[in-house]
Amino acid sequence: MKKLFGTLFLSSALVLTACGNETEEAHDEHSDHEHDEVAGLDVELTTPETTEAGEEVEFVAHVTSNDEDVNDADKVVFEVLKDDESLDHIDGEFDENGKYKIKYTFEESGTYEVISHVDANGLHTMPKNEVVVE
Ligand SMILES: [Cu+2]
Repeated sequence: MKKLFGTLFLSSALVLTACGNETEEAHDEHSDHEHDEVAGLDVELTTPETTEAGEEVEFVAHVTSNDEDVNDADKVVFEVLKDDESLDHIDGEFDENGKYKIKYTFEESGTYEVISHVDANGLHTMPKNEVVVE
């Protein structure tokens, strides 16, 4: 058993050495390729937790991919729901630094859900927040 462990350890050391021997150019190309392959999509949705009926509020979706702002998302749509019934679909307006916004006014009190549907990089992400309207 001890012998087997020693052999495995030696093998990984050899692999590491082989990787270090790659030419720098080839290595860079490889990294760029991998970066493209794993482009992710993250959306941070910011809405007020509470507001009042008739008051204008702002919804902001901050769209990022691998920690970089996405300023050319294919689609950002804010959906407002109440009791699982969809009330509104509104296109987000690009502001800056990966942020898409709309202004919205809730007409009646109640508990609502706001979803930001975002399409970018061939991916779809849709975080959801709750807004209580007094
Ligand atoms: Cu969606």
